Amino acid sequence: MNIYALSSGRGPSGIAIVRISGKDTLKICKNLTKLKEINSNEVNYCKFYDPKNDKVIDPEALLLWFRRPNSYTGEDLAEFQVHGSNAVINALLKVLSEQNNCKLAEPGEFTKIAFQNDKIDLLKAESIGDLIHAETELQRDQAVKLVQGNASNYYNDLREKLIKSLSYIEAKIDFAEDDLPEKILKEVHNSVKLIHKDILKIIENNKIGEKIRDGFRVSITGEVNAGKSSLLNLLAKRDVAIVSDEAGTTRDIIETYLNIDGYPVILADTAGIRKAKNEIEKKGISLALGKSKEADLNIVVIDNSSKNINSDIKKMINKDTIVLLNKSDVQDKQNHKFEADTVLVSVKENKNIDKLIKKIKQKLSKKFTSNDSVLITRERHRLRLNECLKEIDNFLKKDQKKDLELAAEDLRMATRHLGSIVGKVDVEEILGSIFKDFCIGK
Ligand SMILES: Nc1nc2c(ncn2[C@@H]2O[C@H](COP(=O)(O)OP(=O)(O)O)[C@@H](O)[C@H]2O)c(=O)[nH]1
Ligand SMILES: [Mg+2]
Repeated sequence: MNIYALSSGRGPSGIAIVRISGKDTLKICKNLTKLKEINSNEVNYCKFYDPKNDKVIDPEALLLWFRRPNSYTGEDLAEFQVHGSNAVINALLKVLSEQNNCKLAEPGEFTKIAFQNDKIDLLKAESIGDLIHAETELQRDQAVKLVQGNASNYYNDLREKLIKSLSYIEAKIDFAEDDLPEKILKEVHNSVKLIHKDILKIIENNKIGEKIRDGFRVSITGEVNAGKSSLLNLLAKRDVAIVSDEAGTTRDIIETYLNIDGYPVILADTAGIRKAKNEIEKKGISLALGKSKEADLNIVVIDNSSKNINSDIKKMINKDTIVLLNKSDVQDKQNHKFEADTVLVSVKENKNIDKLIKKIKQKLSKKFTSNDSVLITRERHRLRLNECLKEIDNFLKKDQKKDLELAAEDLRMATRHLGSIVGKVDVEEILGSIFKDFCIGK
């Protein structure tokens, strides 16, 4: 089967790119362009026709053709660059649908084929998806690093070390009589212990990768009527939450996804904290308290002219929070002091909000120190690493002299879990490693 799809965004646009991949690609290209010769890895200037009636679909277009396996998918692949009107795109897609063995691609199918043909590994496939969906600078940076394969290399190295250890154990099982030195098992044990340490470090390393991909959770809490909903609206640049001088307006949690100066943030506006009588408001307050507990950062908003601050609010303030003293347009002298970073602002007059944004970025980057070896960007990776650790734990606990076969199985499972992160699961490799290191078939 050959697959095709519009790879650029929907028109109208100056140029649209339609892609086709599969073994009949060249034939279909010739059919649609009437070109006798199509050169690979070159720009071919052409017209596109509807072969049914020879009507021109686009009189001036370009065709790029890549011969397998040197293409994105690893199959024969072509890209058509045509004028980006809806009419041209639709006509071209229709003609493609009428070609033999040609179907519209599923989402991500080109990349899936690339994975199946070993052009890319699973981590790279995921990171290409991340790069396509990146909305902020941090997300783009992270995806670029992953596309370039740093994480894959790291996991592959770890996995090869595990396979090597496993191959020693397999050899010990298969050739028990041969005199493989006893100390080999000891060495294997030590090397697996080191791998355990490395994986533990990755897991314990902060969750920056997942946060950058999914967004940092920032919660706005504080006094009633302090301007929490106004702050959310200001940062979102639209009216997301209802703003009113009636206390207790916000009850549900209102969340919005924002790009705060390059930082992907899920900002939550919550009910103001006070002694509420109304059942619905009470529920809202308990939701607010819950939200602030699970947040990566809390912004506690207080009206700078408030006389007394509710004790529940005081309890929420610590060195990890940002206190936002609002309404400096009414009272411009800081009225309260806290053991926390404090910013005096006026949401109404958009005063000092830039200072708040700087503080938010500072706090988040301090809490989730970024480093170059970001490895976990998805829950999937974390789960697999945990499974791998469990198996290694089992292995380390066993008495290898007695349970060598079972210990080998633990390592085999650990290798499999680690391999599934990059998308490699292959027992043949273990055999390969044995042959390479022991020259068994000599
Ligand atoms: N003077 C002044 N009023 C503000 C400021 N920010 C919000 N308000 C007003 O305070 C009231 C409560 O605002 P709201 O955002 O609903 O507060 P919330 O209850 O904390 O969500 C509204 O009347 C807002 O217009 C500010 O910076 N200065
Ligand atoms: Mg509100």
